Parts: sequence; C-alpha cells; structure tokens
Amino acid sequence: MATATGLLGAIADVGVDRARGGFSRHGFDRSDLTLREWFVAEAAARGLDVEVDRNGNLWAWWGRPGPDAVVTGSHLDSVPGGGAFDGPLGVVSALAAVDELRARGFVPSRPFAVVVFAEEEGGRFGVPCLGSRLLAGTLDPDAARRLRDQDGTTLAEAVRAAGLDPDRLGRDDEALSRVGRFVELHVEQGRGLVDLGRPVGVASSILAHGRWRFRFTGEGNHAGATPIGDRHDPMLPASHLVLAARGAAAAVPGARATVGRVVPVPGGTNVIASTVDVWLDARAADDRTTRSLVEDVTAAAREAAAAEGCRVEVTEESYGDTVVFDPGLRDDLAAVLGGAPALPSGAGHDAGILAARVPTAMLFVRNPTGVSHAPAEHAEPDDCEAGVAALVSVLEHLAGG
Ligand code: HGY
Ligand code: MN
Ligand code: MN
Ligand code: MN
Repeated sequence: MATATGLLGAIADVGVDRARGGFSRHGFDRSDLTLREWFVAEAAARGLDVEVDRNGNLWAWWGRPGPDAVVTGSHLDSVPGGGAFDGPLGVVSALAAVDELRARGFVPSRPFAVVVFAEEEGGRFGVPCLGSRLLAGTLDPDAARRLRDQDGTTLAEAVRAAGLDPDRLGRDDEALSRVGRFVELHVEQGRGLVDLGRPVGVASSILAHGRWRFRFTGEGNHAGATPIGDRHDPMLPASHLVLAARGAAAAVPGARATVGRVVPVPGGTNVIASTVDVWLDARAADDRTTRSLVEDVTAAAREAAAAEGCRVEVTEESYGDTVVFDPGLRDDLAAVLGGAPALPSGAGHDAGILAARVPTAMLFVRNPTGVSHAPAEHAEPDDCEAGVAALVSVLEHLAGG
C-alpha cells in the first residue's frame, strides 16, 4: 500500500529547477504535463476512472461520477523554485487514503473522486486557482484565453497543446453539481501547528488576496550618456512601490504585501529601462483592508511616477475576498479528528474557490519549518502519515454509510 511519503518520492524529480533549488511546474508546461500523466497512471492503477474537465482539472472517480460526491484532492503545479509539498501532498495523500480505505474493505456509499486542479499557483499565466476559478465561473473565460506566459504563449494555445478545446474553457455547472463535499489536505504554510504541537489541523479561513500589475513607463536611454537630471527612469517609482508596499502592510495588523516579481524592459545592465512591470501581491483579513492597502500603495506609486516624469498603469489581475470555511463542516471534521485545532490560512487554495459553491473544508499537516513557496518547505514522514490517517477518517465519515 502506498504511503504519502513514498508517492512524494516517486515524483521528487519531476520539475526540479536546479537554478532555483526547488520545483518549477507550471500550468500545462512539460513538467506539469508529466506529473499529470503520472497522476492518471496512479489513478488507473487504483481502478479510478479519470476524466479531464473542460478547464483541464483532472477527476479520478471511484465508481460512477456524482451527484453529491465526496471529493478530495489539491494541485500538482508549483511556484517557481517551490517546495515539494505545496499541492502534491494533498494529491498523494488522497491516493494513499484510497489505498487505505480499499484495504479496510470500505466501499463509498456515494460517488467519490480525487481531483487535481489546474494551475493553482498562477505560476505560468499569472492568475492563481485558474482551473478552479474557471470551473466555478469566477474567471471570465475570454480574459483567461488571452492570458500570456512569459514567452507570450496564450492560455488558449497552452490548453490546445494539452489536448483541450480552448473554446470550452469556462463555468462548468455539470462538473460542479456533482460535488457534494470537497476536502483539501495541504501542508501548512506557516507555524501554527508547530506552535500548537499538533500534527494535523483544520482550516478556519483564508485571507482576502489579490494581485496587481503596475506598469511604469519612462524613457529608455544610455546608462552612461544620460545625465541624472535628464532621466525618466521607471526603476525609481518601481523601487518606491516596493518600499511603500512594505510600509503599508507593516502598518496594518495581519496584512501582507509582497513584490516578488519585477520585469524591466529591455533589461540591459547599461540601459535605463523604458518600462518596468511590478507585481504586487496584497492580502489582509478583509476586503476593505486589502483594498485600502492597495489604494495607499497605488497613491505612492503614482506620486513617485509623476516625480520622475514617468507614467504608471495599474491592472488588477486577480482578486478573491476573505474565505470563511463552513463552521458546521469544519467543526464536524475537527470532532471526527478528536478535536483538531482550527487555523487561519495566509495562503490561498482551490478549496477557497470551491467554498463559494459547495460545502468545503481543509486539513493542514504540520510544517516544521513553517516555510513555503521555497525549498525549505517540509513535512515529516510521520506527520504526512498522520495527515493520511486524518483524511481517511474524514472520508469514511463523509462517504460512509
Ligand atoms: O499564493 C497562494 O497563497 C497560494 O499558494 N497559491
Ligand atoms: Mn502555493
Ligand atoms: Mn497550494
Ligand atoms: Mn553602446
């Protein structure tokens, strides 16, 4: 019978990015497609019938599909240089849970599926939870089709190359109507369980979270021939934005603001950039706080741009309001797990998207480093197996007699 740790070991080399020291698997790219094929083979080996929905999400059915199915799973894609557990732990734990349930002679009393959502990190096309947002109808399919990766490939081209019809991307009520309950197991991205001394917890909420692109336009010129007073260097307001983001978030309890990606064009060492794109990831406990934080940062960016004789255009690329998981289901599962603690999540998840449409819960597995979206992300084998055991108990409870 497979263990979560064993299955993670089976995929440990897929998408390793030596330069970044972590994993880089992004929506429908080669390593993502390789891992999706691995999942389909593992599901088939368990007698699960795999369907790919119109948005590229994979559904492995134990018995006939829906309605009122119990569904568990997560994602397989990563951020650039990501850790080994964020996403894959939920998928491999679901497969290991199927093995354990089968070994107990368990037969689901209702339809049952393991799901893998597409492009959860938005690492290629810039919108997090892409597959689950399209499924739920919270992302416009026309806008989605036009999303481009860093090479200029559109999502439409990428899904077509993956064997899907881009014209069918979009809300999928039929697929969603099959889901009666969704439970996502995920490595904790933080130290809550470490501080509590517990291996497994349940999720209470997810921060409101959005991504904004700031495009600063100045005047490309020569690094040596251009006197400082004659410059319109977009890198200046870009730099102000980074500092303003940190200052704005530091002033608001629990808020986060991050600039992890800056793209100067043309990007030459001896060239004053003509444009600089800066992406802001902002999060806070509620919608009003998040938007107010972004307004402050935007005002600072506009002021800095004007001072340097540059232009700035701001584009909201994704946004999701605070998620509060169904307290009834949360507490029911916590009880099934013998009083597992409830924890907030600073990280977004597909479960946060599904929660708007179906009763949804999350299980967290202890991460001793508390680090995520980096190679130091970790979960001990014993805790991974405790997560599988917890998922088995929850699935037996939800899909039992
Ligand atoms: O960015 C997030 O919070 C998630 O890991 N996609
Ligand atoms: Mn992540
Ligand atoms: Mn994740
Ligand atoms: Mn020259």
